[in-house]
Amino acid sequence: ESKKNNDAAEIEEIVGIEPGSGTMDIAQKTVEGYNLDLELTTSSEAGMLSELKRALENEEPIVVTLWQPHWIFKEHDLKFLEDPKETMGASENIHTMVKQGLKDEHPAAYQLLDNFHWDIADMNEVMSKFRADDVEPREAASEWIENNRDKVDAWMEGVDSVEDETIELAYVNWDTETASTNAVALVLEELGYDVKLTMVDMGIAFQALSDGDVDGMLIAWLPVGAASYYEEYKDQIVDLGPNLKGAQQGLVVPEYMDINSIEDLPT
Ligand code: PBE
Repeated sequence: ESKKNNDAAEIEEIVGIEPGSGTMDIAQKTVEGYNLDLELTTSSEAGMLSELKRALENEEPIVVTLWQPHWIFKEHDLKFLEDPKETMGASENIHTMVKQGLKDEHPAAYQLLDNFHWDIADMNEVMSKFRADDVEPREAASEWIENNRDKVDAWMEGVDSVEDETIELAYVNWDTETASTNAVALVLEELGYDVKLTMVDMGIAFQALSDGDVDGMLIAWLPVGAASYYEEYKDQIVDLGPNLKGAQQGLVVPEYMDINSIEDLPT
């Protein structure tokens, strides 16, 4: 049988995502930690996915940085490479963080953000809807809210409504964070807030939150993914803890490749 389809020796690069992302930080540490003879290339989530899809169509070998939850796993047969050194992290939680003083300034928003949590299936449902069904993220989040009124009511329980108050959330243009940020924005609107969503790079989001220029964000994967930023900024921001548990980042390959571990990549 031809080795064309699965030969890890043909791999020359790891297709990464946005520079400055937590993912690129830990992927670089992975290249160093396993002594990989591979170039880690920068791209974007969308760019990485289109390279992945092209490789899948041609049944070519490819290694990308990817994570769960992600809708792409429903559409294609992919596998995480084992990571015995856990440089890509093991089980990750996505944390909600707010600016210092939010509790006094906007107590209802603080309470709602503190209460917000959902699980992988919920996030996948919203992401799949706006990717696979090609609707706006806000519309996808709104449909999820309609279908999950009990969960949303639990987040809102005991939280007061407001008038004429604005909340600004920072997020990064990743499908996971677009899903959660749109869902929370809609619920804050139900409470009466004007909600402003600001799309920025991850480093800018941490900076803006620590400067108090935005009120909150739902983007930090911990304990590993966003650890560098978290260590830098943790004394100037308030960590409200996980809004989603059991996420995972890693190096991902098509199922047809005959390797199973990061240790099988060229060194
Ligand atoms: N991600 C998607 C982001 C968070 C969500 C895993 C690429 C990161 O931490 O870099």
